[in-house]
Amino acid sequence: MGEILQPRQAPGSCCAPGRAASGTSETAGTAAAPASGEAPAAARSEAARGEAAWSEAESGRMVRLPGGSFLMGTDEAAGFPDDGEGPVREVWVDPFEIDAYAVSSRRFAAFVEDTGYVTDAERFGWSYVYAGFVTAEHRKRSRRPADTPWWCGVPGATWREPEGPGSGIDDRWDHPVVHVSWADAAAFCEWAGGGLRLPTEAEWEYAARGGLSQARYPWGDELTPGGEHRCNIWQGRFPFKNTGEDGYLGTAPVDAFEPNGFGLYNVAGNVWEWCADWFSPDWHVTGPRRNPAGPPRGEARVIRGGSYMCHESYCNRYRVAARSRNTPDSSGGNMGFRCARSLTPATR
Ligand SMILES: [Cu+2]
Repeated sequence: MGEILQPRQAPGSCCAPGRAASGTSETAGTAAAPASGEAPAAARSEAARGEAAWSEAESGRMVRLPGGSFLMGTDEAAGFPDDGEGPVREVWVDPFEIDAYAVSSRRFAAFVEDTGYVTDAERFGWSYVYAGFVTAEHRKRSRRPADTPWWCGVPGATWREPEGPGSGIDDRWDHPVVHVSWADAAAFCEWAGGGLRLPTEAEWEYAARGGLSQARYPWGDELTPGGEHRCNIWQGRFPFKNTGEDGYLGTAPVDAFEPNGFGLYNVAGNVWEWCADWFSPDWHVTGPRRNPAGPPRGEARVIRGGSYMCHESYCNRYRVAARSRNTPDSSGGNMGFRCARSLTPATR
């Protein structure tokens, strides 16, 4: 685990650490159930959900992309070579569709209602929450990884109660679902059917670039063109004070900010997004350039896009070529996903 969390030279990632990092898995299971006489959070939230307005952003609308060749990765100085961002190489992807939005809590709730699915965070009894969102009481009961002490392994933190027992998502049904592991995301895709799956890393980057070649961000090279915030990341001094200048301290609705040139929302910032591939810092250097799908095995899965925890001074992984990883059973308050599907000759 150590080498996964601490790459050779690249700075640490703002993404929540792997589940094994805090050593909470043994104790967490027993600490999970809140001693409370209240109605289960699910019941409370689902009642409220019925009254909330439906929005297009929660529809699971997909964007159809022609695929083809694009320049993947970066060699620019701002990149992290040890993450395997480079070299820039020409990669081909076949035509595919990808969600315009990250999967919202509302979409995920339909899956759970239909199947009774239990997420990894629920199974383990805890998940990572940014310390600034955690009550003093929850913080006391949490363990913090030594390398990333701003993450608390909070007993009872789940997609329904993102900051632990007593929190909720009544005002966040249209935000990306969080505290979902790679396995949870894959299970959602399988349930949704119709060939839905997680995007490969190459598909994700092709889609996130929005038709721009080698731009630093999905909208161009400037972080805040004309002084305007284009994504939900950290402003202020990391990890102490997020001033929320972009409008958000935690997650933003899945349709916040302008979409990129392909019509995808929030591919930079907001939440990290799971990709299908196993992570390797160098597999792609010699790997196939046509529909690459990552190495055949690994310890961690690729995550892309960065999150509301990303700041230039520390992580700077909201750049469109940036990449990170986490173990497939890990989860946190800043990790979500979107779905993709291949277009066969019949459906193109
Ligand atoms: Cu980051």
